[in-house]
Amino acid sequence: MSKWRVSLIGVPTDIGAGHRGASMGPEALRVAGIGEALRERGADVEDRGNLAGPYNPWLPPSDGYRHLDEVVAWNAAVRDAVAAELDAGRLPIMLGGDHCLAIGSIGAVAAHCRKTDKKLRVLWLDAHADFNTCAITPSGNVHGMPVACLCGYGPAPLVGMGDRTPMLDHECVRQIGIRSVDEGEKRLVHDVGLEIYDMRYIDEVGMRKTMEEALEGVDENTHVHVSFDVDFLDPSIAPGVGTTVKGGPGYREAQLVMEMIADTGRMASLDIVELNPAFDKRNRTAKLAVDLVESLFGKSTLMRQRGA
Ligand code: 4U7
Ligand code: MN
Ligand code: MN
Ligand code: MN
Repeated sequence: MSKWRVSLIGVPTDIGAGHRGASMGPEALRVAGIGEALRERGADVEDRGNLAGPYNPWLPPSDGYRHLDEVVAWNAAVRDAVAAELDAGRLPIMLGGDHCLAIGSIGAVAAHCRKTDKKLRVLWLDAHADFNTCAITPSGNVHGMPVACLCGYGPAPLVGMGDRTPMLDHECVRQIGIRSVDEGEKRLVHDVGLEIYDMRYIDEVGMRKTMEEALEGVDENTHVHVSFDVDFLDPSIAPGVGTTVKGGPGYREAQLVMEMIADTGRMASLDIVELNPAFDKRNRTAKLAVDLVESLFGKSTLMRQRGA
């Protein structure tokens, strides 16, 4: 039997985003060869096709949220699809789609962990903390709010999507690569005590030490969920996103992140989000995302045996 039984789930939506186009992400990832790359790694891969949900009406925010009803509908579909794959013992990979989909995917993952008595570690790779609420958001875009919603801060129809509220204990989360946090959001993440390895920290201590800390405590009973917002990467290597922020991890640093996660052998679900082909150049950001996912699944250039 293969080491990994993977299910690809396309989530073709930009319902939570500030730019149109992340809805084209799933197909761009397929065109970049994500299925073939995973099979090459030895995974048994099922592509479930795309989930369906409401069309993007492209309206301004109302009561602090843009497209709240549509965001709920998409996330209900994501939650149910992820729950079904986890119940079947498979490793779901969300092909996003904007980052609001993490409410449904991580909501389902957290419920599955409670049901199966697993510890959960969420690795949130992003330029942004995604911890806004309607009171503090500068945009009303729900892709800037998923971590807050998961931790219980947000509108009732979103915070109540899981098996309990909050769906996620903030202690499970490690954010890596953060370099753009809004003023009110900064206060809230401090009050909550979210563990954030921002770029300043990574510059000072290095990516290796950062990842050792972020992975500390992961053991054989831990489900590691990776939520990979492609804008985590430096825009010089990953232009194909709606919200670029300069000063992100470069190619080798990003590879090290993925390799160290792979070394744990505990990754059991993954979101790939915010890829926006409308901003990309010849699909290079999608290809880079696939390259990094190969590393998440154990592809490595490591030649030297490391001493114990
Ligand atoms: B992403 C922002 F104001 N913080 O809330 C907001 F800067 O999923 C951006 O990380 C959110 O890409 C980015 O709109 C959301 C903004
Ligand atoms: Mn399981
Ligand atoms: Mn994000
Ligand atoms: Mn982001």
